[in-house]
Amino acid sequence: MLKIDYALMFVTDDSIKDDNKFFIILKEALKGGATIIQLREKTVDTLTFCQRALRCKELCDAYKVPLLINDRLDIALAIGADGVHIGQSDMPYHIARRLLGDNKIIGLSVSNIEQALQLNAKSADYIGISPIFSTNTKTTDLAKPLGISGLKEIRKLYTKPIVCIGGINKKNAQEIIVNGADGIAVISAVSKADNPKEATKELKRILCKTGTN
Ligand code: TZP
Ligand code: MG
Repeated sequence: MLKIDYALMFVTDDSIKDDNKFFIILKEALKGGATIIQLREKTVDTLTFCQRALRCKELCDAYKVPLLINDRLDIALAIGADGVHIGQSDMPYHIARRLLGDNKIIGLSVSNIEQALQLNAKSADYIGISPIFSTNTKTTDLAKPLGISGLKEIRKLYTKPIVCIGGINKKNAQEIIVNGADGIAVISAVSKADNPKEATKELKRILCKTGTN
């Protein structure tokens, strides 16, 4: 199994339809020190997803940063991604594992303690707490934020990596790490920043200061 640094996951912004802009931001995030990338596309057709995924893979390989694909195992397999990030209504974990094999990463989103206690969460390589805080970036299927108290509860259950997502920025990143997460996953804090590279660097500085690295 690949050794993964979960400190700073940049999740791509599927509201950016323009490929030029999309890949400029991804490159800036990589230059700024993102430690893992998750390609997340919710509305595009399979061809477009596949084309973006191939370009993402090339770019991530150049920076030696692992690439995960959100939801779509077929795309992950097709482009040789490092793994997938699945939610509660995606492919069941055990089937995803059978299809991907033991050497790929499978992350699972949990939105409450019940989900965190299930076998899927016990089996996943890392747990995504989704959402930790409220956010305007994801508008559908967004559960009530688990907050820091939820993170602490889930931390008590597992020693495996926990990555939080939702409403994370330079003001609240430290609190998440101090309270037991191994990393943060962000969309808008990087994709909507005036300078995505600097924004990534700044988040990285906060994380390093707090001690994930
Ligand atoms: N899953 C839970 S919250 C969220 C996703 C994909 C959106 C995170 O976006 P942002 O802009 O970092 O709040
Ligand atoms: Mg999903």
